[in-house]
Amino acid sequence: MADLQHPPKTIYLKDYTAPDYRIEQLSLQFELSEQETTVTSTLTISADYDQSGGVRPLRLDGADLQLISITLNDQLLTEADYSLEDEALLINSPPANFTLEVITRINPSANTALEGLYTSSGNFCTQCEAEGFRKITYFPDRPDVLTVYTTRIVADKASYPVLLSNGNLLEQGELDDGRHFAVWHDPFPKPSYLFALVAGDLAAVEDSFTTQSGREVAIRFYVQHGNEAKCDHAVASLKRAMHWDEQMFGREYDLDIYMVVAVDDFNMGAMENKGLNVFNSCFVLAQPESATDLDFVRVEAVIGHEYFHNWSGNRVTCRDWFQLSLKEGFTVFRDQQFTADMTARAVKRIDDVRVLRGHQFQEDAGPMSHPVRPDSYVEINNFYTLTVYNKGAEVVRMIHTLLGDASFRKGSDLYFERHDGEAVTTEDFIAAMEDASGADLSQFKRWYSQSGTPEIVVERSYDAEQMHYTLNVKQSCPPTAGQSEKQPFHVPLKMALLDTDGEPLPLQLKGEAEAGGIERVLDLTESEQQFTFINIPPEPVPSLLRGFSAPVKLKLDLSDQELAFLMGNDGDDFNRWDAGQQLSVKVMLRLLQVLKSGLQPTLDDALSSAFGKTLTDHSLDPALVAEALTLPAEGYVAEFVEVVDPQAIHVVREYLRRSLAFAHREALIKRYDELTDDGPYSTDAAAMGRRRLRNLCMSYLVELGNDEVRNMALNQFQRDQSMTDVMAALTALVHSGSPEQHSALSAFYERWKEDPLVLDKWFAVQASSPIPGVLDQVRALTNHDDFHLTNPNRVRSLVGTFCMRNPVRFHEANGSGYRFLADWVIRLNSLNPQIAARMLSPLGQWRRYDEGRQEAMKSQLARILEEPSLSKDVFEIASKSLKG
Ligand code: B3K
Ligand code: ZN
Repeated sequence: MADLQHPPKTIYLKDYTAPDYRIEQLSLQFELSEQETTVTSTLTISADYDQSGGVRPLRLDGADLQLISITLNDQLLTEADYSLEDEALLINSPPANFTLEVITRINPSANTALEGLYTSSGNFCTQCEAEGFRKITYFPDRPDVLTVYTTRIVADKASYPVLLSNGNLLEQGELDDGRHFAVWHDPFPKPSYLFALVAGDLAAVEDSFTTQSGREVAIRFYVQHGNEAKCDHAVASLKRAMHWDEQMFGREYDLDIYMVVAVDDFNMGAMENKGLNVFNSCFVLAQPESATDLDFVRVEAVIGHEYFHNWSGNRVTCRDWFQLSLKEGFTVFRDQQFTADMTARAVKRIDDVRVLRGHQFQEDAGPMSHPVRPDSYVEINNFYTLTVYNKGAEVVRMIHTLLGDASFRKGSDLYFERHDGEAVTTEDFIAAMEDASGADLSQFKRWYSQSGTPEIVVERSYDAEQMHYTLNVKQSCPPTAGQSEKQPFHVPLKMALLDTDGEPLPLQLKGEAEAGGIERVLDLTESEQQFTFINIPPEPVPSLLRGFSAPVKLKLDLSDQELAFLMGNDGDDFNRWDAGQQLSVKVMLRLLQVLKSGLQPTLDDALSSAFGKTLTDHSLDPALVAEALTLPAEGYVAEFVEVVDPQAIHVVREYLRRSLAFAHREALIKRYDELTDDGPYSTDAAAMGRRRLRNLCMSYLVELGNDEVRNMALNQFQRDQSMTDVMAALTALVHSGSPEQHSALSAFYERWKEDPLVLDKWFAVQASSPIPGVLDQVRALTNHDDFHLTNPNRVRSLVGTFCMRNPVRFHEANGSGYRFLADWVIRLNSLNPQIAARMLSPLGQWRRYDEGRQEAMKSQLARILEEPSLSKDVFEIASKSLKG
């Protein structure tokens, strides 16, 4: 527990030292009981340091454990032989080779932090990453200590018929008193964070997969009884992921069985424990009537992500937690590629960039800003961030762009081959990429060590006489928390130059003998560079940062006409979409000025006509049309203003949506009707794209606020065709404040009150409503019988949604939203520190707002910091946030 007078220790990357002892083998025995589980751990240990300088103590991590006994080589140790610290057990002077048996007791039913061994809906399960294993038994709980696990589980057979752990099942049988046991053995050495145990009364859904080398792998999904039918999509996704990883990365699965367990109480999405993934049930269970298309896509992505970790994370793991992005950035890149191949590449890219620009950029400019490979942390759980995951994936994507597909694959093969069974660093990853390709990534490595979002300012000039076209490119990176000076990054800038017909021109840089292609990647490596292209007749329109080839802010002063031209002509789908976003942002910024000066706003012609053209263009993929017609999020627009006024941004965005809806009313209705799907229900990418566009049309139409469109939404709600359509209609009714919302919300509740995942949607749709006064409703919902504060999904769906996905109401000028958030952080701090800390991030953005809001946000941060027993998690974020 921490406070400002006794701050917790900061851990630094520079202090890393290799472990002193090797654990040759670990044998665990669990005697499970809800309140008193006994864990017997037998470790075979050998010293791994130069002993000429004297004997070093063996340090085992442990937290919240009741120590029963310690035996060294069959000798019971006394208090003189060991020391107990707050979170460690030290064996004072052990021999070079020995066996240690440690018996501890824990109380899984009291574990509301959901880290270590805990109970969820009557079942036992574990979450060990990052440092949860130390809450199970004393052990060197660090990722560079790998060992072979044998796990024996003993439990009451009637209550816990299913007993699971990592690896292969060795043995199982009956014991006295109605108990039974199972013994699991995992032949692959692994760090403790990948350990898992599950016990409970669960139904198994079985399938199998034959690997490329012809081995049969049993697939088993464990879910609550009654949910078996909801696993089809997840099982099929897993098989697609297994096949894809063989094809694209040459990675084959290694054990005889792959198990996935769905649990209701889980702090994050899922966990890649070796051979025994534990999943938040929201990323396993999916059926069209109860899950939206987005849920389907996410299930496939998360199933893929955890599966891909079997190589990028498990077979090759991290040396220390500073290297987290080694496995997470790479694995996110892999899952993004997988989703792109399974759905639509451009749509996937756009969605990923939205997350990056809408959230990661803020993180990188805020008080928690850290490099992809952080230098220090207080609580590692606070570093499972968008920077480590999503920016980390962008870093891997840039390597892919720089090396090209074939060399990247060679690099990845070399990395897996060279480091199989090892715990390594991001440097090792880069070295493998360099060695396999011959590329020099020495400057590129700065992406791992420097925080902040680089800004690229491009000025162009055209010399008509000589037909020279010059791009003058400057790069800089603003100072960030803890880093004031930055060296230039190596930025791959993918680009093309378009002629008046939108055709890309052959590109020949001054000094080159001949033109080389119509698209190329410019290597930006200095703070200022010039690129002069020759033989460019007449002045082209530049298409820069194609596919968002680097996680940077590009500043290029394109006119409205040029943006409109790119929207209609750029051959790069991403840039075509982005031109529309840029034009929308420009229009919204102008509207903000208009609003400020009290003038009457008008709808921008260029934007409106581009909207109309895109809406009626049947040659385009409907999913891409939906992306193009979605205005930039309020949070993204906020990036472009000095002082954020969330109410003004909301008003402007709403004004624009309503005006576009009025201007294109007929076309929106027509497109809505045309896109009505009467055929058999499908969740393939094309059908999803059609529903996405149809529902977007509806969301515009309800802006008109008349009976006709409200009936349209109500009809769609009542037709009850799929959760996608029902939720879109319900959202439209609730968010437009329509009178029908109340009966719709009750009907929905009655229909779905037994399904926790659907009920989460019911809470979330209310919490995200922009209607004034919604906070009172949210407060009332916190007293609802179905609001359980020990269930992270429920807390996220209500409290999290209000604070993170409802900017206009959360940032109410009277500070009510901030107070509400702080109340909940304080409440959750002792129950579940990880969840409490995660919710804090909006308060850390206080610098972006006016003085009144700044004070209101800071006073809530100060109030949190006054709490007597703050968790490390909350302390770190609150104290860094207050400092700004
Ligand atoms: N590796 C886990 C995340 C663990 C989070 C610990 N606080 C899931 C994933 O990224 O696949
Ligand atoms: Zn991961």
